[in-house]
Amino acid sequence: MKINIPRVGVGVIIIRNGRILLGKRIGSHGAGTWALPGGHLEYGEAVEDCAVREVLEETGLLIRVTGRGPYTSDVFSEEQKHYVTLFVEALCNEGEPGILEPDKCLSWQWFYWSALPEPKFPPLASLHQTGYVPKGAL
Ligand code: 8DG
Ligand code: MG
Repeated sequence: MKINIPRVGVGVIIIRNGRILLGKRIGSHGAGTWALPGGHLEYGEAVEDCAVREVLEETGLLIRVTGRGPYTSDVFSEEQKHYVTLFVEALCNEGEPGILEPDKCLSWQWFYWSALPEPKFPPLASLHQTGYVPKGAL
């Protein structure tokens, strides 16, 4: 049996006017679920740099990182993937998110933390279940 080593993901909580940005995933594990922008931490990369890079690649938005959130550990047993997701908090007051990776994301939308959509990508669901509320989120 093939064993997959756990990988490090970075999930970026971008706050604007009290809401956070989520994208609907397509084409990969968690297809059809709503996820924070983010991605794999690359070799030698700082977590905050990964957050800035992934958001820019996926949306074209330039964020300002404001802090670190919790982490979650999620096993996708069907796909035999295991991610530890490090959450980063950020602000971005300008520009509309673009769909720069149309094979990975169907649409971007802003949501209140108190009214997140379903289904959630497992790392986001785990984070939400901890009771954590990002700074500035409504
Ligand atoms: P690959 O699947 O082709 O190897 O990677 P990629 O094409 O570079 O994917 P990516 O968009 O850079 O990274 C997405 C991966 O990051 C995803 O497979 C799981 C991981 N990830 C987490 N948590 C989160 C999260 O909250 N949001 C996003 N977008 N990705 C996350 O572990
Ligand atoms: Mg990537």
